[in-house]
Amino acid sequence: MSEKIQIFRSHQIYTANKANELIDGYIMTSGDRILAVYPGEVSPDHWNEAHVFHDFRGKTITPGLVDSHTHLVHGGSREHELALKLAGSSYMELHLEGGIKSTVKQTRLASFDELLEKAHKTLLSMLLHGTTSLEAKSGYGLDKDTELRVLKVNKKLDRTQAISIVSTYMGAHDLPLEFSSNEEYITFMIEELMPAIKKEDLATFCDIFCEEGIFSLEETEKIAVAAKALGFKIKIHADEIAPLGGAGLAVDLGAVSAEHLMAISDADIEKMAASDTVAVLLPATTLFLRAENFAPARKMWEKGVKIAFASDYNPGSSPCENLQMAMDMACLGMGMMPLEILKGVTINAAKAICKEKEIGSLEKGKYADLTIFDAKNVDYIFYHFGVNRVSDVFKQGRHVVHDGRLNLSEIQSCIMNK
Ligand code: IZC
Ligand code: ZN
Repeated sequence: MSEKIQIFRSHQIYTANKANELIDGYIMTSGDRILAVYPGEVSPDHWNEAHVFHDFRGKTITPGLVDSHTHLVHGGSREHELALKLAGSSYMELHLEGGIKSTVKQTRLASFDELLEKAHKTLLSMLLHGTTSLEAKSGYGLDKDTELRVLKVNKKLDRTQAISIVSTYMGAHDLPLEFSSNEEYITFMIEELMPAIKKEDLATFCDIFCEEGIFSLEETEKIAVAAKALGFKIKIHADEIAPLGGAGLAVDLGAVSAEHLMAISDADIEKMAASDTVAVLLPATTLFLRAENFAPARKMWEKGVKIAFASDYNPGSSPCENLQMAMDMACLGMGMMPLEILKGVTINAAKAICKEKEIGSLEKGKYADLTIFDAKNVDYIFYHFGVNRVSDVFKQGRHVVHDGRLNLSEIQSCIMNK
């Protein structure tokens, strides 16, 4: 790719480096990579007529946002559950009525192209809201054909649009109707599906919905041990509704992340704090479920747990592709501070998808992925809530969102150079 040098000047640059600091200065990039971040005005030593200068004074620059938990590819929607929820039905009651099974039905009926087109549209919206990389889970196919189809859609989307996608196999999302027991289904996943997915290199991670009435702790452990032996890294949907102890199990298994954690125990918070397992918290989901308690983010942060915040974009419990919604709820619902939240959607989110060497902070050698907020400081990002605050997005050095609009020629050039 061309080695065009670009300079981005702002009074408010959130680098997500170790000091978690804000810099009044400028970022220099070359082609798709960051060269350096400097404090102060642009030095004459760094200036050259051929360089492209972006004046973002009055705006805030962060690393491109990383959405570390989504169920991107699925068929249909579940708005029929809304009235039932408002009348008092819980997530688990809706689950028994249809829930995940209703999305499985709609996903199985959808062709590769239909799934591709629907997810592509979602990704364009995510890009406009500042997301430059994300994790996408399967788990609405459950049978071999549909799970492979969904993971192949992820792979194709990674190559054919701007956002980078990391895939997770989540067959252990629910027991499909054609199986009569979890045991039988687990054998099928371990013996047939997981080897086929690894053979075609379709997923980095394996995730398990460890929840009362879904997969038990023992079943989760069995699936995770088999997945690790096949070369998958582990993620666990843990302690979302009932406090089963999935977070502690995630640590014992050396999982990369434990996700949700609304019902995590104090003992498991201590365990997570002493580990490298990232807590991926999903506060937009708590809002949408109308649940009483957010995950105890403040307590976890103070104990030293590594926290990421993600959208949990899915048709059941978080039909919202805007990561800023999760950021707003982390702030207004959980009481987290702006820089703590920004860390959770940049470097810690990159750690949650094992991409921290490439993305997640503005440091030499990383990809030139930048999100520009129309906010004069970081507090303003969280103060001006409920609307899209992102004005510009750069993906691998390409200006893919310009003044709030998709820049199709730059998106094309980004794709060609991926
Ligand atoms: O479709 O309900 N929690 N999985 C675990 C979900 C929510 C997604 C859904
Ligand atoms: Zn989820």
